[in-house]
Amino acid sequence: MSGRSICVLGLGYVGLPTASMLATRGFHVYGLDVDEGVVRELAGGRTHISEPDLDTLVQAAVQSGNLRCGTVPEPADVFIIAVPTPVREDRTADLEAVSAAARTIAGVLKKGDLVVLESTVPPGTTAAVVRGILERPGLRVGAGFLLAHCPERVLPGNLLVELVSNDRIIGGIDEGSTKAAAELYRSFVMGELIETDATTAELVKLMENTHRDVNIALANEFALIAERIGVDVWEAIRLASRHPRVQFLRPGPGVGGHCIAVDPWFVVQAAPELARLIATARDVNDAMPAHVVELVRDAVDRLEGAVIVTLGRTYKADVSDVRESPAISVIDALRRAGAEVREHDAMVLRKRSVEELAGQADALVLLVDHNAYRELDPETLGPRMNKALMVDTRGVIDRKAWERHGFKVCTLGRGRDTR
Ligand code: SAJ
Repeated sequence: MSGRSICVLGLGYVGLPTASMLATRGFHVYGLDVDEGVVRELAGGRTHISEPDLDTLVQAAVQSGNLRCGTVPEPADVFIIAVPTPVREDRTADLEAVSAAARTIAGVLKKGDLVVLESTVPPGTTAAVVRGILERPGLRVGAGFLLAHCPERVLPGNLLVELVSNDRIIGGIDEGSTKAAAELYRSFVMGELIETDATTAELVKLMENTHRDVNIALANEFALIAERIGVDVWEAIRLASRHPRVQFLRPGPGVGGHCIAVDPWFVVQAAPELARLIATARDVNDAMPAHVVELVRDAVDRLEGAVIVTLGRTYKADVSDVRESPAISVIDALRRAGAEVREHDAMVLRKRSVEELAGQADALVLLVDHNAYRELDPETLGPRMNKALMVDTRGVIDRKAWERHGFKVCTLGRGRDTR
């Protein structure tokens, strides 16, 4: 396999690391993207994505001469599609980018080539949509070219480690496609390569993210119940998770990012009348930002005119990605309700310190559990504020310590009368 040429379509969170990794393993890689700006930056060895160690890997790939990038399609032996599949307003998958990538490949596809779809898609997309676009008389899967779905499973923030160490699902349209795709991934994956068919691989990927979404929804629902009945959900979760077969996820202000808040809808799309729990879990998680706004309203009494310092804007801790961030939904809603919001984010908005922003403020609202926020000092912050009030939506503030310094602490999921 090595020495073969690979074209990676889509140089985003998944495509760029994959292209760079393959280039450092000796493949001749051509990164194709529709965004000229992205391609220009990469030619200079600069990345548009913030992820630990990615810069170094991209630079090594470009300097080795094995990674070139461009916007014009070229023939290759292997094509990897890693383009986004967002969800539309009507909660169905937007496959426009996948279809466009497949049409691009169809223009240069030749006998013996391997096409791999990595993008997350509704079950059946590889076998119906992608295959349908690629095939033409005399060039069909199994009798001409090879086609497989190998979903990406990397966790933003730990992407380069997981790209190599995670097990990988390899789902070919036929046996030959599965074997060829497995050989490709064997060049850089240290985890196990698990072979299956394309539609199973598609469902497996959706099941993984749906499993996480439903479990976060369960934690969020218990947070609401705990608030109602006067229990501290964080303590209850800690205790329930002591059971050898129970492991809770964490409640929070909602689920963001471009995967977990999107992918479950692709399952709903496949079987709407059956995917009842999955759809409800999505709704539970989507309702959390509004609940947080109510929590803040209760804590400050009146949102109109209140000066609120929000801590965190990204979709989760210690990344600089703000896509689908529930923190932004909360911030926007607080502003709409008339609050003066001063934003801080330890990853993306650091111009002014929390101490500066806290001057004469009525509340601090912690929306993202960035590591840096564990170092916040209530002793310095309290005296600067109009009211020493902390609303913690991630359960990370040491309540007793903050209360000792005169703070009132309201925690998501903590019933009012718990001590
Ligand atoms: N969240 C909670 N409570 C938790 C865990 C997460 O509220 O206990 C929230 C986060 O704050 C965030 C959202 O969920 O807003 C999603 O964060 P995440 O860390 O769970 O997931 P992602 O979207 O960064 O990455 C997921 C991963 N999937 C799984 O863990 C099953 C990753 O492995 C996938 O590759 C990625 O989706 C993807 O691209 O599909």
